[in-house]
Amino acid sequence: MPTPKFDAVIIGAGFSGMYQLHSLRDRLGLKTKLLEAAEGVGGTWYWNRYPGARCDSESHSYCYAFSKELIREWEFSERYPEQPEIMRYLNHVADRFDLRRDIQFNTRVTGARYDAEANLWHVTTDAGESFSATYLITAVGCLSTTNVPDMPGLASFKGRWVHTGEWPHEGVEFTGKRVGQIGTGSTGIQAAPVIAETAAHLTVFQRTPNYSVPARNAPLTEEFRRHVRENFDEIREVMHSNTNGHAFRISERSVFDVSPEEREAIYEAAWEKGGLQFRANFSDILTDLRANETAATFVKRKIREIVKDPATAELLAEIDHPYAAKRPPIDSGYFETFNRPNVSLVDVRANPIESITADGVRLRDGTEHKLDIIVFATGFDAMTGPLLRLNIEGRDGLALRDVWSAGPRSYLGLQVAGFPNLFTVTGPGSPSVLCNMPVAIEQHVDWITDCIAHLRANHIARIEPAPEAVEDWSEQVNVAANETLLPQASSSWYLGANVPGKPRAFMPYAGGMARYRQICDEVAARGYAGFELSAEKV
Ligand code: N01
Repeated sequence: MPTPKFDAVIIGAGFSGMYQLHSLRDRLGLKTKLLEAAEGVGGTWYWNRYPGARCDSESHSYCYAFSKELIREWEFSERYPEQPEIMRYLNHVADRFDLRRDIQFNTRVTGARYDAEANLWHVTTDAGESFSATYLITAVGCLSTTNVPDMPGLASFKGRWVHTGEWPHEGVEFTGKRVGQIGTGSTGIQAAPVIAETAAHLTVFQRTPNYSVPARNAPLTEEFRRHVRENFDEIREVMHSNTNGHAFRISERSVFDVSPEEREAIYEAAWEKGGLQFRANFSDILTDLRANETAATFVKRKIREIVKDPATAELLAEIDHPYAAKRPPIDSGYFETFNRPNVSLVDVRANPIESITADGVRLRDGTEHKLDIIVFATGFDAMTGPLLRLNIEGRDGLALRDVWSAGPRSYLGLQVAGFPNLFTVTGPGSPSVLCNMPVAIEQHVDWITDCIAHLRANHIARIEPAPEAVEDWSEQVNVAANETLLPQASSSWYLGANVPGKPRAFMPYAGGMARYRQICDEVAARGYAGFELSAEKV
């Protein structure tokens, strides 16, 4: 059978792939195919169905902003949308823009190879199919390759184990079960309170204690919904002009601009209000360690006040990194969960997990925790993992895996040298995970779409970054990270430190979304400065 040929192939039907399909097909009129491993749209949200899964971005900012009609016709019901509601939203988008007819589901991409002579990408799938396209766009998400730690004995476990990022669609019944949860990142902090409601006993295995601020989730009032309807343009302007793409402004005052009493009152009010804007109350929380310590001390004190058992409170509050240097979680009753009689906390930093046995988890000192279910809330091979498993080969058989063997290097997180016409939506080197994702996604998709329109209008066959541009941008990514406290959290997935053997490199661009947007716009305005463009006939 001849290989079907497209103008563009997109991989992944989450927020980014769906909008990329709409943009290329409906705006540029390109023959476009989207390949998706799952049997439905949703991307990250399709797989992350764990108990308590809810977005940490506020719902009025966690949506597409490109269509006024879509904004008018969809309203989320709560301050933070829960996973099933986000799935309803994304399915609505798929129907509304008639996307499904160009999406092939149940199709996992297993390889992609650039053919220089034909100037085509050849994409292969797990079903042995092939597709060719001029442009290949990865929309595979940053947190979509699960990280199950290689723990000896897991295969011998007689109970059931699950990873939060590949949660069974039929759900997991915890009633009457002894459950062990490994991991206390954003996911574990959301899951534990819900699991504890029905489990006979929940044991949380904590390696690194974590900060968390209450989410204060609640149904949206009619008044707030009206406010959003009437002021969406202004809300979008806030999202587009700040560093992190959220709908709240970041204060310009510094921590030490105010008296200790005022500061305390500001933190107290922010704690009561809840949410990720806790860190937006001062401008220097993420750049000045002394300033950061005031926020860290406040949250640690709150933990000690909430958790009744002093030893448990100490274990939870002995946090070793600056506040928000790891992605800061927000929660619904996480610390309170440890006051329940059916919940216990185990410190696996002092006494690491040695193995999984037939009956549960064994620690180094020989203690065995008997379990019926193990929940791995152990995160992801973030950012590079989803790209590397595509087995991408560029010019002259150059493997992306080799090019990135010491960590990812790209130009603007959009393209990699040696891989012509390959675009990576929210790729490493772009703000991506440091930004409210739909904002980062729309900016990337719009830029890529404009770029492809430019190539076609000017009969340009290929675009790829100049190696010097990649060098320079990689340096800028490092500089931007080092201007913040983010690299100080040495076990963070931003650095790739959570996956054994993964090269340590700070992966997202920490210079802020607004600055990044400006850089990308300037690059385009200067005729795609830093990119090498080749004419149709060479
Ligand atoms: O993963 P994580 P996550 N033994 O990597 C522990 C986004 N998100 O799924 O810190 C014992 O943050 C690990 O311990 P340590 C968000 O961007 C968004 O929670 O490595 N423990 C850590 O406690 C977030 O940052 C939302 O010492 C082990 C945990 O597992 C990102 O996803 C909701 C271990 C992993 O934490 C990832 O969050 C949830 C081992 N061998 C997540 N290996 C929303 O907005 C790992 N751990 C909805």
